Amino acid sequence: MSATPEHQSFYITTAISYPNGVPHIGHAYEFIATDAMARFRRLDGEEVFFLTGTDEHGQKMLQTAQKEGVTPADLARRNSDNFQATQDGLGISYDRFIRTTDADHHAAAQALWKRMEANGDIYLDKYAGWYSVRDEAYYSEEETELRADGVRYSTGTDTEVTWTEEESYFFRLSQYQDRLLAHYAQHPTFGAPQSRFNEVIRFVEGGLQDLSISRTTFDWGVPVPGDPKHVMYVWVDALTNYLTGVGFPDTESAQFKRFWPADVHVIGKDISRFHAIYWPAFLMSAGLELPRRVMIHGFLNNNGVKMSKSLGNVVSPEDFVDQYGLDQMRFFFLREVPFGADGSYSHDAIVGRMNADLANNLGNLAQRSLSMVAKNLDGQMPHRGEFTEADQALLTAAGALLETSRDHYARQEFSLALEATWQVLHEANAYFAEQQPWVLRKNDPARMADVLWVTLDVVRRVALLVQPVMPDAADQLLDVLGVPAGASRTFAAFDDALAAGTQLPQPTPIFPKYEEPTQG
Ligand code: ME8
Repeated sequence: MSATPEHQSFYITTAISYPNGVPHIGHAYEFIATDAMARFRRLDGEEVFFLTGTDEHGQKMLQTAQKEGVTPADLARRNSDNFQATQDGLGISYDRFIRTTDADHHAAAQALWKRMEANGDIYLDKYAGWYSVRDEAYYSEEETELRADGVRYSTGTDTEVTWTEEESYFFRLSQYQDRLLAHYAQHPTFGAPQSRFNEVIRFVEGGLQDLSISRTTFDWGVPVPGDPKHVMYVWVDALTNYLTGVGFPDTESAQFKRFWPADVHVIGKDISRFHAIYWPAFLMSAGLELPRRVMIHGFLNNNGVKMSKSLGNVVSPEDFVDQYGLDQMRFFFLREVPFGADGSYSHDAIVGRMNADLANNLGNLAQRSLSMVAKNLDGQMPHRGEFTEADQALLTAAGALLETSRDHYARQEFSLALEATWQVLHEANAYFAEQQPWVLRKNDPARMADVLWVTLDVVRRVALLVQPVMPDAADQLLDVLGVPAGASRTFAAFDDALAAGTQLPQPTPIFPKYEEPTQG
């Protein structure tokens, strides 16, 4: 990282995964979306810090380890390595993969605790209430119900709760209702999308109870400073990872000053309260700035059915990549599901996008125009000619895509950015069909060259803009367009012209059609 002051900084995070099992498509979805955002900002000249990792403490980890007959530390190490390998396989460009068992993280969590304590927000009392180990969350009596099987469940999340009574430290969350509501009012995009943010606001308006923030019945966690028979409630420790990642508690460090507060925390809908209520309250208490935005995405379902181990429909990200290809998977999720909404995936939907959007609209257009350059222009990039009205209209539409994409990415509207881009590709395909360069080849070769130039320039702009979503395929496209690696592939080069006379490599199709495997 070369911190040059003229570059804006951008700090983005994913939730840190519980490594008590293996990564699933829901995890992959969050990693891919966050990665696209990070890559977009890097290509737009910003200095990005992208943090991800694993959340290794808590009762859930401990119980899983006991079931498997291993220590929680061993379970965490094994599965954390798995999560990291999955992220690497998905091309996730994180800057740090944090583990909450990292030594610097312990120090950070304890420092945050001490700040909240010094502010008078922590007191010792007794906790008696319902705890869900699955959710690592406390629920009030009204948020639970006793069901026919004789077991009590949290109604919102369908997970088993158990009555828990123990000495516990509490955080004075009840004191933060007004300050949180004032912050939401002053920062209307603190939570997004609006519908999910509204749920958070309603909850806070309903009144807040103080929060139990330590446990004494097990010791797999960060010890409470000064009272080590308590370990911190896993969410206090987990949320602090966002501070650890940029150097906290050294608030004077260059990294902390450059990147805190975080620009975007990307999380799923089941953990919005922790991020949009507890986390800002902890930070206010500790006298630290609040993150600028909590982006709450929806859940992905397989064919509309919730993924669960018992249904046997949990698909691994690796299987997905093997079947469809990495860039295809990344494109599908970001194009198909409006970020923030719940979404579904199915074989037919994926194949539909691969064949229509990628193979036809983009791949075929690039291949047809580049093949004509190869055959008729000795493989040399033509000169930019005089523009007709049709040329100008298409180039204007393509030229507007960078600003449109910036707008959409600023709000994590990936599907809208891609939709706008594919609208231009649709126009480019119509233009190509109308101009008939294969006819011009015989009667007006100069005009044929102009049409090819215009088409290729649109393909170049599209290739630049889809790099965050499909890094490898975009690179291959830019290779066959003869765009040199480096500065020419950043957004600063968006309005640069294709270099006339460049000798292009033999074009190769980049987006094959999906063929159903033949049953043997
Ligand atoms: O919640 N579709 O970890 P986690 C989309 N350790 N996203 C999903 C999903 C699905 N079907 N299932 C889960 C935790 N997610 C905590 C976070 S952050 C300080 C601590 C999302 O492994 C989920 O919403 O259970 C969360 O954002 C992320 O995956 C990790 O979930």
